[in-house]
Formats: sequence, structure tokens, C-alpha cells
Amino acid sequence: MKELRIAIQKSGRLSESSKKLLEECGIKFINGAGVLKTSATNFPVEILYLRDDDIPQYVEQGVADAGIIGENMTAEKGRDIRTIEKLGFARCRLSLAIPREEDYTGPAYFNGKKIATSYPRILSEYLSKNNITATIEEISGSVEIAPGIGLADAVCDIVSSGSTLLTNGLKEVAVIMKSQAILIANRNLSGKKLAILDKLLFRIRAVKNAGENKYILLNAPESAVQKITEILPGMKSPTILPLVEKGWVSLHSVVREDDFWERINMLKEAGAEGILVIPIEKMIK
Ligand code: PRT
Ligand code: ZN
Repeated sequence: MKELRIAIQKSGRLSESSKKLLEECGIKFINGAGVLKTSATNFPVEILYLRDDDIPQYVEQGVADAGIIGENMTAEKGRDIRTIEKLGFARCRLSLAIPREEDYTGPAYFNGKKIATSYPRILSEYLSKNNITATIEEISGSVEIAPGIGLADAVCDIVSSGSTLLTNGLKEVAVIMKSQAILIANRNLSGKKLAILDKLLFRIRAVKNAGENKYILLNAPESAVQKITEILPGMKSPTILPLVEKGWVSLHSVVREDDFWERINMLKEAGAEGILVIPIEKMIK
């Protein structure tokens, strides 16, 4: 088999973003409901659609060569796999939460308590690291309702916005781990498959870099160029083009998404006008 087999979640919180990432990498594949595996038409990969819980095992066993999965899931499954790259989506945290009206006194609060979770492995590691003796009640879904129905005193579950905890009368008191989607791979890939994985990783990084950066164009008086150049570090230095209007130039550069609001204010103060901020589709460093 010369194709790289990539397992992604069939349906759930990871599936749309996983498919979108592969598509943004220029990989074309059939994406219909009910399809369990499909080969890309223009890149040597085969895509397997699986439940996220099964992906670490399939990758360890070599049924799939690579996979896209949450860090929480790889930590819970404890399989022997390689983490290749953090992908920046499906960000969440695994946290302990208790009824809102309870006083939280620190990790020792959990001594003698019963905690409901779908993550018994991560939770028991956390408890023993903090010298806590508690009972773990393993349940597979709707963990948040456990305290309300008397099944447990607390929960250990995935939190994203926090609204599920809130509507169930719970409060988050400790973050056990932070998680995001990652690309994983089998440890014993053939040279050919490693080469395909490398090619895919190159494209993934170009897509990720593009998402983290914006292209910025602006007009400014020549006298402000020095100051504006200091505000816009860019990839190397900004491109500067003369405008028809004498004494004015157009500057082009790249800014990081996370600090561009702050930089835009600084640019305006420095004399920039007609600022355009444009998404970048791919960015190869
Ligand atoms: O069917 P399959 O087994 O494939 O999917 P699944 O139902 O087990 O998983 P799914 O699709 O719910 O989640 C897949 C992965 O998405 C998780 O393993 C995490 O890595 C990641 N992720 C990101 C989340 C969330 N955000 C999230 N908010 N997984 C679950 N949740 C749930 C959480 O369990 C809780 O019920 O959302 C609720 C909390 O959300 P907030 O926003 O109210 O805090
Ligand atoms: Zn699952």
C-alpha cells in the first residue's frame, strides 16, 4: 500500500475542521454521508472515518498510519503513538467541577468524594499526583448531570465555553489538562509513507501559518515610513510602493492575527490611512 491512511472523526466536534484542514491542504476527496473510507483524487492519502475513541488504537496498530484527534483522547487512551503537530482547533480543557454552592478548598476537597468522568485514566493520574483518595465513577456521556441526580459529588469533564457546567449548577475549580486537535502517526511508518506525511505536514504548516497571519496594505506619507516599518515587523521588511500622489507611499506587510488590532491603532497614530487587512490562504516560511 503506497497511500498514507489518515483516520479522522466521522461525525462530531473534530470532523468538520479535520476535513476543512485537509481540503485547505489542496487534498480533494469524496465527503458524503455514510462514506467510511475514501481515497483522495490528487494526493496519495486514504481517509478513514472513525469514532474519535478508536483513532489512537488504530494508529498504534497501523490500521491507520496517521490520525487527527484531541490531545485529551490520546492522553486518556495511553497508546504508543507519535504526536506530529498541534493543529490549533477544537481547543478545550479537561476540568474538575463541583456544585456551585460548595466551598472549594483546593485539591484536598476531593478526598473521599465520588467523581464522575469519561476520563478515568487522566483523572486517576491527577488524583495520585495530588495524593487524593477519591472514587472514580466512569460514565460515557452526560457527565455533567451526575451530581444533580446523586450519582457523584463532582465531575471531571471537557469544558469549552463553560455554559454546560453553568446550566447544570456546577463551577469549574481545577484545570487538569488543556487540549487541542493534533496530528498523530504510527511509530513505524515506511520511508515512502514518511515522505507523504512530510509533504502533508509542509502543507498543514502553510495553512496554519496563513490562519495565524493577515496581509496588510496601507497608505502613508513618506515621512511616516520609518515609524510604520518599526510597527510592522513583517516576514522580512514591508514592501513599499510609490503612490501617484507625491510624498505618499503604499506599504504591504504581514501581521499576526493575535496582535493586529493593537498594531492597527499604532499605525493610525503614526499616520497610516486606507488600511486594508486581507486573509492569507497559504503562507510558506
Ligand atoms: O462519536 P465520537 O465518539 O466520534 O465523538 P464524541 O461524542 O466522543 O466526541 P465529540 O465530537 O463530542 O468531541 C471530540 C473532541 O472535541 C473531544 O475529544 C475534544 O478534544 C474536543 N472538544 C472541544 C470537545 C469540546 N470542545 C466540548 N465542548 N469535546 C466535548 N465537548 C463537550 C463536553 O463534553 C461538554 O459536554 O461539550 C460540553 C461542554 O461545552 P461548553 O462549551 O458548554 O463548555
Ligand atoms: Zn468519542
